[in-house]
Amino acid sequence: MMQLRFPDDFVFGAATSSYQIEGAWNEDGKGESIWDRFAHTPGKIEDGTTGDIACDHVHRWQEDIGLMADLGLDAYRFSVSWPRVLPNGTGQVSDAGLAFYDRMVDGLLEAGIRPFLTLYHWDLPQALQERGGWTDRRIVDAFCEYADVVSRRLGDRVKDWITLNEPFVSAIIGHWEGRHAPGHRNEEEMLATTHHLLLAHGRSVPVIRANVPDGQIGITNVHHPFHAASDSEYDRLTVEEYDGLLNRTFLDPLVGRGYPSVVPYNRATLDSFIQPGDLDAMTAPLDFLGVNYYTRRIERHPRVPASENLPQTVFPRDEHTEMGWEVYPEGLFEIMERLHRDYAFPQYFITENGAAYPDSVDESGAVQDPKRVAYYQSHLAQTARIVKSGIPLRGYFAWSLLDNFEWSFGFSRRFGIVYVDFETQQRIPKASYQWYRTLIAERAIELDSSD
Ligand code: IFM
Repeated sequence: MMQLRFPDDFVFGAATSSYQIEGAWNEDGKGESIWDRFAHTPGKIEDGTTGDIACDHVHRWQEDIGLMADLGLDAYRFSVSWPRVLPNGTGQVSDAGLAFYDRMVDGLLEAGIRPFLTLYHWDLPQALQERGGWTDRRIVDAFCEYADVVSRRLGDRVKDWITLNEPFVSAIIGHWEGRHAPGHRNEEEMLATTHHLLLAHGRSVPVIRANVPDGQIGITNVHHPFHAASDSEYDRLTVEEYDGLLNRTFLDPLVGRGYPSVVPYNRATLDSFIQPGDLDAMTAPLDFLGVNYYTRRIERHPRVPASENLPQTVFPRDEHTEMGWEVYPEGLFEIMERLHRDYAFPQYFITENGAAYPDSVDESGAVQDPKRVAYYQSHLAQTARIVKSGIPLRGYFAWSLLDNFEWSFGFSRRFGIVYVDFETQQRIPKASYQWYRTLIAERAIELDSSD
């Protein structure tokens, strides 16, 4: 057994997002979001639920901050709902909407918890969708206006800003695969969305910087290592293309390299959206990169028979979460090393990491989640190794504080370290919460031989 200590200033946090927990979907003048519209459309959400109430966090935020304080969190990552603040996306600002975040931020600071604010975690105002949403270039100005309103109001107290959460998901799952709002399946729309998201990010950085001169600004992407199922040429090319799509498309432009060339989409179409100055705007200097890590991806080209692939694919545990995602903690170290080697951001935060498993309340009223505990143990062991290696990783956020609305899966996937009974809204800290609480208190992790 060996123990690794985390630096005293390492930030331990937990994360959530507005649509997934807030509820109060049409209260106090909040505008409709694309997720309200999507979830209300029959057939879009696997279990037929919506985020109308979700964890009712808008009414229970004090109780939720109480849980965070008990857990000993250094930081809490949440997102602001754009249509709660600007019901029509631009123009009229909702005082009630801003006041909610004002109170919540004050509550966090009183509890000694550092707020990390994400501006966009996928709940676009429906009013903007009606004029083309992310496919329409005017979205860039609208996003900058929104960033200005929020950072002006909260920037005296919120110092850690994330422009976008996982733009890959908004673009590809929302506009190409159609599994997320707005539910479109169109490559050209996906590419316009990609470009406008990255441009909105780049253009909003100086806006936030002007309002929060002592702030730190970053973007959060989901990153996986991609492995080839075999060493066939086809599989290796597939890996390069998907790495291009998921990792490089959303990073290369930020460091001045433009879009990658080996990608599974039509580059000429993407290029048609670029206007003079766009690529420069995307390189606005950042203070950190937020990395969401869940699993790795193993790519197999359809032309290569599975029988040829199998010997090359190593599953050290052969364990998968309820999402069907392989548990592969080594991939966290691998991706962080690669990101730092290829992009050298000044700092990193793991802004999400966690696992969905089916949970239930036992006879004693407790929720035992040993698989989630093992998932956190192995991923935090890798986190400690990353810090020890000298990569400037400054913090880790568990996904998620609460069981919540897992997008197209509705409430059927539980990611929380706190169990939520969605009928009664009772919160029950799970065994993984207790495990994380101990880790935060000790600021050290025991590694066993498998770590
Ligand atoms: O729940 C999501 C979150 O909103 C974004 N990152 C991945 C999580 C798990 O799917």
